[in-house]
Amino acid sequence: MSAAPAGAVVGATTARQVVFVGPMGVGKTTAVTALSDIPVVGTDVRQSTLTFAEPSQEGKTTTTVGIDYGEWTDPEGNRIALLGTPGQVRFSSARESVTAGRARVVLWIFGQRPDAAFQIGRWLELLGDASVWSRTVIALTRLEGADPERAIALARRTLDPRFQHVPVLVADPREAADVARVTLASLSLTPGSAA
Ligand SMILES: Nc1nc2c(ncn2[C@@H]2O[C@H](COP(=O)(O)OP(=O)(O)O)[C@@H](O)[C@H]2O)c(=O)[nH]1
Ligand SMILES: [Mg+2]
Repeated sequence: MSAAPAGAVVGATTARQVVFVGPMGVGKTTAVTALSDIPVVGTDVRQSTLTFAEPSQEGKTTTTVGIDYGEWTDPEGNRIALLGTPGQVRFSSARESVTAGRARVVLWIFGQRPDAAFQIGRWLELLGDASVWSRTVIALTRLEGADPERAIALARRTLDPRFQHVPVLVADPREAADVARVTLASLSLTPGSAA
């Protein structure tokens, strides 16, 4: 059996991964839960079951690394792993979870905030370099009735030129169809290497 050429996806049998990153409270856990077709394994479960939990000084088990884990079958029948990074660890864990491997990334951003474009740039820089950006899509949340096209245009206009190729979408993390759409968008990207 010969090795698949780099970047080949047709016929790939290994599970693909999509990592949800973004600020605390933006809806990462909500999104994993909305789309997953298995019960989501979250921080609370991991606190009592997984080996990377360690006892704190009070003797209670605390989580040093906690991630939401779910799974979904895409319309072509591929099994997709969904990972939501924990809010409390923020950048370091988000970065570690996306820089290794070839996971696709959905960066969830509070879309109604005036500094949304700034936040996108800040997170993209913290997540890595062009090799990460090329497998990332942005999902603007909580537009609360605002015109999606206008919100996307507004974010794009102030976004750094380095990030202009990163797709900007609108999604409600509570809606499975929306989460599926941004997840598929990330999976459809053709990752490049660092520029
Ligand atoms: N109004 C509104 N609430 C949301 C939305 N997305 C998530 N939430 C709520 O915000 C809270 C925090 O979401 P969570 O998924 O825990 O955020 P995380 O820290 O990114 O994992 C939950 O109570 C969600 O129900 C949204 O688009 N609109
Ligand atoms: Mg969460």
